[in-house]
Amino acid sequence: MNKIWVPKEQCDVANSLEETGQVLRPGMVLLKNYIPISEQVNIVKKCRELGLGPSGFYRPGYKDGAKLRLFMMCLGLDWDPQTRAYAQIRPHDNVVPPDIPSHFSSVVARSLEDSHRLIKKVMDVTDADDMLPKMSPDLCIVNFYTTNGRLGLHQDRDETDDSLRKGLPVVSMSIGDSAEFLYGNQRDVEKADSLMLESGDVLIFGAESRHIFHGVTNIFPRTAPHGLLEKTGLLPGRLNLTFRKY
Ligand code: MD6
Ligand code: FE
Repeated sequence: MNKIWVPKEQCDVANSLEETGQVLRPGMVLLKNYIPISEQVNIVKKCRELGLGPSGFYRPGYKDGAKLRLFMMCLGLDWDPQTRAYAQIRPHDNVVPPDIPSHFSSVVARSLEDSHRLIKKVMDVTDADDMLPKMSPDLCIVNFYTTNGRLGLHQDRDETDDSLRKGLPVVSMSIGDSAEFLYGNQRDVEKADSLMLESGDVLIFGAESRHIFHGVTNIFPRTAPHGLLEKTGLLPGRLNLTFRKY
């Protein structure tokens, strides 16, 4: 028998990847408990700093005047939920979104590389890029849900034709309280599958899953990791960051 030496770090990652990673559908990958608490702490602190700044969190509204049940800010570029338009400047107060912090982008890059390794391991594909194209984000939408927050079923389809046609993935990170996340082929809650997104989870959907309907039905109070709350004083609720390429 040939013994092939695998460096320990690589071995640990490889094992844990199969335990924590799941390909839910072609192009849709869930990495459970992926972001270490220390990195979650850094993300919360940075989101707080940026969120309290001039281009920070606000409560967006729809065209009919109804408010979304969450607070939002954008990094890199602005996305306006009312007009569904992307811009360099946030239209309601003319502020310029700050750049995406590099430690956020590193987590995105790492999660896509690990997803590729997972896809190659568990699926019969020669080129993992076909199932999940590479993506380097120029926009991050940061949502904060208080414990009665939610988000109706929607598709993410406001990016450029080129980005959508290539199926460039959206990478989503959840931090804080857990949420019930629905996804399916139609805008129909009854026909959707349900998933629990917990603090540190990364969910990715691209390629043939890029246009699935998805939304958040419930935030579960007091489910955030204690270590995270101790180190950040994060308010009850859930932080969600979605990264994408315009
Ligand atoms: C949320 N997420 O999890 C809302 N969109 O709070 C999204 O709307 C989303 O998780 C595209 C891709 C992944 C997502
Ligand atoms: Fe979305």
